[in-house]
Amino acid sequence: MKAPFRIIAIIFPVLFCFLMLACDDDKTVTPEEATFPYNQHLVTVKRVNWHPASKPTQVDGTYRTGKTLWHNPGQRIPFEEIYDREAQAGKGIVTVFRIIHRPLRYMEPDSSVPSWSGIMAYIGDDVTTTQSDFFEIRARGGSMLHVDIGDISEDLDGDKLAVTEDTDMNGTLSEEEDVGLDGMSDAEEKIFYSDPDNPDPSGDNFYFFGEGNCPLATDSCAVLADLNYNDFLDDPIYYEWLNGTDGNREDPATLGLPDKENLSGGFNITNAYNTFEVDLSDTLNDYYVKGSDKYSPGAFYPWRTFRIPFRGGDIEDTTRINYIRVWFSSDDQQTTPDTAEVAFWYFVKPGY
Ligand SMILES: [Ca+2]
Ligand SMILES: [Ca+2]
Ligand SMILES: [Ca+2]
Ligand SMILES: [Ca+2]
Repeated sequence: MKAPFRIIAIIFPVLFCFLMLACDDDKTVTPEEATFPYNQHLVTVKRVNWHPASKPTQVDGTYRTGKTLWHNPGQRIPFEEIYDREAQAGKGIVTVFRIIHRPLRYMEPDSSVPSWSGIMAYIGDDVTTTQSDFFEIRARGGSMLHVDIGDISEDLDGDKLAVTEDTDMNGTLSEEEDVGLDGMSDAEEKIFYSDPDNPDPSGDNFYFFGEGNCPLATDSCAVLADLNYNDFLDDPIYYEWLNGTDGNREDPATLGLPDKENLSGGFNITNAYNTFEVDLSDTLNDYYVKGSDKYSPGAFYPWRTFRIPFRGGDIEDTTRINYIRVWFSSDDQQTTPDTAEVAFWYFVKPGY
């Protein structure tokens, strides 16, 4: 590197700090936003790497389960609309991860109990071994995210048994086995719920413009099957049934693999995690990074960075940092869904 460029490379982070007029505390410019060297472990934003969440231990018996939908919207976003800086080569367009929580009362208007729902991901051992100190989120929305980090049970129904669709344990998923985590085909669901006219009583069907198991009266699916999904990239019918586990063998993204509770290979039922409340709408939130707002053109909410020091509490030195769970909760009155969009989330250890 020639001398003048070396000098620019050194002074740029300092200049950036002064231009932001906010160099007064350690949460002002994150390692991710500055150009310091750092160790970073990106967490997946791919739909198929996230799964229905086990129930957080702090959610008590008064809560029922709402519904979370998660997907990568068809419309991608230029990096420069998310951050106040230029993209690295080859990273100019960002695929966002959108999470929508439907409170119980959205689906059942007469209900009068609070509800929760969420998703979780197994992230392997990298974070445990690299000793990152912070989890950072670049996201936008108006809702409260509950973020659990640490060791999180994979046992969705709490029976300590690892449900898998691969009932004959031969490592492949036949059409007959692809019935979802409830273990019932639509025909069996109709009998179990005494609901013979409902095409999908468990509400667990995967369906995408003609692919999968139709969750609607068949003539409605015939209409959907004839549509071009590129005309509906931002429409709910694009993602309404994308997370279904019944019939998703036809989803190319699943690679024909069975759905199962066991995400890690070891079927973890231990809970040892910390929970953080990240209110995306609140610049007074403990984890909000000052000066990090950036509005995409026409957007109601800005992109913001939240920086979570996740160690301590229930995470001891020996605790595995193998899971992230993101969930929402609603009181008994909430009728509108919560939506959050995540551009990036990652573990980081500043390397100054
Ligand atoms: Ca189980
Ligand atoms: Ca099913
Ligand atoms: Ca079904
Ligand atoms: Ca399946």
